[in-house]
Amino acid sequence: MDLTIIIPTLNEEKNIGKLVSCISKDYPELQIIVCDDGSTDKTQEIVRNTGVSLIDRTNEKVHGLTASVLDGINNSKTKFSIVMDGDLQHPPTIIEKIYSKLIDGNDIVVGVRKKVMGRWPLNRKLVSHTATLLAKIRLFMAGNYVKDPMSGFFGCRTNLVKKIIPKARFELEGYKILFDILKYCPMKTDYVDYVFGTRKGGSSKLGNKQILCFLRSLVR
Ligand SMILES: Nc1nc2c(ncn2[C@@H]2O[C@H](COP(=O)(O)OP(=O)(O)OP(=O)(O)O)[C@@H](O)[C@H]2O)c(=O)[nH]1
Ligand SMILES: [Mg+2]
Repeated sequence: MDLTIIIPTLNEEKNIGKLVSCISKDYPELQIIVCDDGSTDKTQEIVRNTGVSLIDRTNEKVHGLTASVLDGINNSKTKFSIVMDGDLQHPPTIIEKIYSKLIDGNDIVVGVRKKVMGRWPLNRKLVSHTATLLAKIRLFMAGNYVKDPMSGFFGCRTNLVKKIIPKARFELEGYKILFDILKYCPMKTDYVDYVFGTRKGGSSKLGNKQILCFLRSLVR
């Protein structure tokens, strides 16, 4: 596989070891880059012990999921890259399906959340649905209809994203890197459905800052 998996992490000691070993077992031929933003738990130690690449961003000026993923993509040496969360909410079984659609000639392959497991509180549901709707309208106005543009699970042609990094407007501290990429210009896009699992351990880092970043990215 000409593929790198990019995993942003912040305090994922309960999940990252399991995720990396699961991916390595199922797909021994691909690369994995974990982009860690200065975890204070054992995340970095666990990643080092697995032997996969670790980008230690502890001393970077700007921290954030988007900034971390961009670092990962910049360091990816394979033709394709797939971005996924480090908390086991994104099933590794879908990697193969995303990869095969990338090989078919798509620029972007979006993992579409067909079902969300677990019970989300009403306010989270409301924020998520409203944000997705606003993102779709924003992209549609730019001539680009995309299903689930807020997904954190997607594949891309590495060079295409590398090329737009200096030009596109990324909210570096935000969560919605896919939306920032899609805003740049319409791209050949395909989809793979998946079930968004429950976080297996640790806690969510989603907060008001990320919501603010998203609102800003809507108008940029
Ligand atoms: N490098 C880096 N990774 C981050 C940052 N914030 C979150 N992450 C990672 O990005 C992924 C997604 O973050 P989550 O907190 O799980 O966000 P979420 O999936 O929307 O929220 P939950 O459903 O509650 O888990 C996880 O692997 C996090 O560890 C950050 O600032 N920097
Ligand atoms: Mg999560």
